[in-house]
Amino acid sequence: MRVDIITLLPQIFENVFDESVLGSAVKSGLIDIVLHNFRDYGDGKHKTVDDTPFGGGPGMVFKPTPLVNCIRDVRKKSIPAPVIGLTPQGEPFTQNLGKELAKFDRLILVCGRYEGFDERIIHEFDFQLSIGDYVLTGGEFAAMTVVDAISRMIPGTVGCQDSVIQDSFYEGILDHPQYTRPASWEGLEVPNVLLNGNHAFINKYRRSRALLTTIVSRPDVFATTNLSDSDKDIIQELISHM
Ligand code: 6GU
Repeated sequence: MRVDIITLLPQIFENVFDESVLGSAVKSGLIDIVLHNFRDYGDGKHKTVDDTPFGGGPGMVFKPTPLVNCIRDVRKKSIPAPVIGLTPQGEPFTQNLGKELAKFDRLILVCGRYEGFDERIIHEFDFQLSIGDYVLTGGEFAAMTVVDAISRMIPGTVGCQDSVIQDSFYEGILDHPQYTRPASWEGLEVPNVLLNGNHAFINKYRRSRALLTTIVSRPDVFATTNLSDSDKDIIQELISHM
């Protein structure tokens, strides 16, 4: 996948994509990240990209022409791609949306800054994404988050695709807890069922812990989960032990 990132701060992205899973995906060519500084499209000698808002108020607003000219040039550089504006008013980014985006061969991400974009710029976006209900100083960290989450879903980036399928949220529920040696640590024991090698028991135990964690920590997520018949049996059993 090729990801073009349009930003005023390309230097923030230095080293971010160099390490770990994302780093290997970039090195092996599974992901190609191309940064574009839309300052290059700014007006005049000072390469101005923003101006004060009509109607007054604090902050600065991105002028339409420099950013839109940059987006149009970047679009033409490679195969067709959705142009995604990263803004707090965008559609909430979720694991499911990530799975859909991971199917594209190319994405163009546009990072906002300051008080916002001139509203007319949004006609250039195919859609807008937000990574949560809080306001960041700019879309750069949102772009990193989206690229990181999507990169795990591209076949080959994570050594074992099973680990992606078992991720929290991948199947609409949270992950089960994990343990490693030592089996006893500071008086805290690893659940016995994980030590006896019975994989049918282990799978059932893990599924029940995942369901329980989701019910307790994220009832909103649980409410939208499609439960299998065996999930329903597990929940019946949990209730009968209460
Ligand atoms: Cl995508 N941008 C900004 N500036 N703030 C955000 C966001 C994006 N998502 C959540 N908050």
